[in-house]
Amino acid sequence: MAQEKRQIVQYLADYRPYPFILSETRLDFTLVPDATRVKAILSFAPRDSGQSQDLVLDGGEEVKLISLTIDGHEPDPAHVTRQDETLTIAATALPDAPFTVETEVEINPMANTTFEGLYMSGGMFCTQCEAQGFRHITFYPDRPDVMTTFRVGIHSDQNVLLSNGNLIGQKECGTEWYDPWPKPSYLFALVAGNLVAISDSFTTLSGRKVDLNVWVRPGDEDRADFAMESLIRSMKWDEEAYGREYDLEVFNIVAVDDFNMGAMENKGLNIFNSKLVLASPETATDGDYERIEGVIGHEYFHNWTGNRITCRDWFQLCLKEGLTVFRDQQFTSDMRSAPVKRIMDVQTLRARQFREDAGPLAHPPRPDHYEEINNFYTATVYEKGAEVIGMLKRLIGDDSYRQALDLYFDRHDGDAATIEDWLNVFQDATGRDLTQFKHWYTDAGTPHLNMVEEWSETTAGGTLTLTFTQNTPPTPGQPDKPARVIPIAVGLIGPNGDEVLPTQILEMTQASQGFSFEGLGARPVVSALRDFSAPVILTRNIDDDTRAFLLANDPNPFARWEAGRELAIAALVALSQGQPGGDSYVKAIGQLIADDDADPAFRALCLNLPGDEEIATRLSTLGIEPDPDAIYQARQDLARRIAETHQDLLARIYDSMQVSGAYSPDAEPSAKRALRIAALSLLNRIDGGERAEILFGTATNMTERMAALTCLIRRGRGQTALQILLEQFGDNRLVMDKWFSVQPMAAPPESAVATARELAQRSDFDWKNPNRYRALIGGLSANHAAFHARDGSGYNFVAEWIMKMDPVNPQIAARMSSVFETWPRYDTVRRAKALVALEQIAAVAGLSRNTREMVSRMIA
Ligand code: 0A1
Ligand code: ZN
Repeated sequence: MAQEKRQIVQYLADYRPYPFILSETRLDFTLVPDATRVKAILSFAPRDSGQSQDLVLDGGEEVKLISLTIDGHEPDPAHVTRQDETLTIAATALPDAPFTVETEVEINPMANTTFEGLYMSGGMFCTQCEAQGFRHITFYPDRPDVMTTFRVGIHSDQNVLLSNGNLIGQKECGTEWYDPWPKPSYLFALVAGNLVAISDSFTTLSGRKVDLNVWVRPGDEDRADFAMESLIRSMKWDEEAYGREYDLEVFNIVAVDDFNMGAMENKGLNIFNSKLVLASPETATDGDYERIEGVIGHEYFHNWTGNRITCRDWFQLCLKEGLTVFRDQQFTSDMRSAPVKRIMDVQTLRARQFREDAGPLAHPPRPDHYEEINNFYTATVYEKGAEVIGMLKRLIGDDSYRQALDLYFDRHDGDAATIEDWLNVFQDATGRDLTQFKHWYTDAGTPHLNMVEEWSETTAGGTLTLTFTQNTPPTPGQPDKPARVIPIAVGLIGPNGDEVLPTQILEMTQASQGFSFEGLGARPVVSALRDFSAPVILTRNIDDDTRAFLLANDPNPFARWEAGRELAIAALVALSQGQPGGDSYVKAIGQLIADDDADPAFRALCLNLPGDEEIATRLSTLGIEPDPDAIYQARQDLARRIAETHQDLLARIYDSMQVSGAYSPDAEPSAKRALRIAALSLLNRIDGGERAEILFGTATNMTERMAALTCLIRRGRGQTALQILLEQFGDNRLVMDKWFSVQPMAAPPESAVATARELAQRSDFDWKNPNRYRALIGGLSANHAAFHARDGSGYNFVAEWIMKMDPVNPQIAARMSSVFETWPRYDTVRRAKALVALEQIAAVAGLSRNTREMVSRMIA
């Protein structure tokens, strides 16, 4: 058993360069749904002369080898071995000089339900090669440090045939593409389908004209404009903010319905989940629009951070993902409201990454081992990877950051780089030693940071000393954690509400460290961890009055919001344990929402109560076993109290935040709608659902209609609205995904599982489609009290569907399994039920490597 395990775990420490240089890849595709032929001509040279190494090519077991030649000759079959997922040509059969390997293989895209490699979606051919999908297309050194140019021929009767790079030849039933930029196989893409384009162009900084196309299915053209506008904004932004220009004659985006993730940055040919391309006011919410803009930006920004500079190996995934998330967050901040974006990013980080870091799936942003790399496209690699860059930037300042990035692009263009390369660039650009900082990349876990204040007065004035203590709890395989470098942004506010010390960055490097501020008048209130300057859990001894003071006076919008959030969480923690709480929050929130000068988006953020999951996380951080039913009840009670206390104020907001005129997804009208919806969801608890019903019937945009529908379902009167939506949008996949997810998500906990089971029986529950599957199964899992139902019914339902999906699409099954990652924090009854469900999954014969790794980490 131990031996078997040793073979499947991959270690960073085992990295060795590929022994051959690949100078060119030529591919020729003849596309037939159940029998596609792929010819490959690979030009290799030994890395070192005189070496005697076997040539190992990756290739899935289902790839049928039709022919193989080396420099035009068939090798002796004794020198060729196929084993597991490789094809090995013995060193003796290879010349000690450049040589060409030519293969022809046959694959069956129609039978490919994994959506990895070449597959079919709605009649079109498309590919997904990250991380290791290319080996399901042909035999190849499928690793990111093998980079070469690609020349690709496509033969098919589909009317649009696309690949990476520039179009160099076109005839009936065929196109030829050449990508001059050397790239690894994971960035290869091919699309063939009956598609139509929205087209535009962009002229780069240096005056080159680039053709832009967003390809969609006929009939979807009128929902692709926003994606195109977002692409143009992204291209311009990357020139202005990072000096990065696009480098091909054409940039294509294709929308596909069956896609495992959000989107993919293939060179010059980005492939997107259609939900991140298609939008119209009637079908997409403000949130959808914002995500589309962000993800279009993300994939476009990968052209430099990911494609021109890629990763040496998959352990370095956060090199491209952390940086590209950081860049897309900056882009959204610049396009919309920076403080609102920061608050939303922190909410996501806490909900997804802190949760991951606190459980059995915790891993560092740069892991040093894995079994299945697809299990490491995580919040830690992406979102924490971005936070780490934010800290670097905070520590060195904006100008040095820009200099370091210029050096990075200069030094590593064309490279497959590592985190060490990245940190060296910062060391060289700033002269700063980043040895200790590197722990952020190599160590898992969220540091707990405690702040103690000490005030003393002399005739010369007052001195405030802040003593910080850091401690990172153990994570799997990492019991002891050394101290990290933590940038702590602090400001001081006088008793009259004026700021007496603007934001300063305190640089903490020790386990415990004090910082003093001298010559102060009266004792100030400390505004700590402004802008969430480091991804840590801050604790301090603070009362509700001080929190309310910060909520009213802190000039830093993040810290203001955080003060309100802390008031709300403290109330909910108390209420969920049967203690009194919430008076300060209810009062403070009344003052805040009455302030018509405050940004509506900010007011909306403050009005939205923390979710059940966040409350559960807080309780468990405090060492208390969360009770999902009590948490649900506490949240209901507090919301109702706010609604009753501020009924008139909320009604006024609801009426005054109505946006008239044509729909626009821009920040300002979206903010008004967000506030209006926040008010509605509170009023809905006391108005019998009347407002929601009217709004559902009159709203012309999906943002308000979905909000109204959610309210109606919460009140148990969603049936008519659901029926109307079904009649109106039954043939619109993206709207129907919302329809499937909102029902289990908003249903009262006691009926949610039954609702989900009923929906799963429907013929339009096309569960092999990842979006549809996630809508329903993910929707139920997001209903905290329902998923964690004491009788285990939520766990059982989700486990059944993980087992059903696993043989069809292991990536999707494995991702879904992470909804169980918090199981160890609940009570013994729930723990036992969750464990039974997980063990049942683990016992499935032939369980995929993906799901097996996830489940075994969770029950280890
Ligand atoms: N690199 C993409 C994410 C991605 C990863 C894997 C995929 O298929 C298994 C697809 C997309 C991004 O960061 O957007
Ligand atoms: Zn990415």
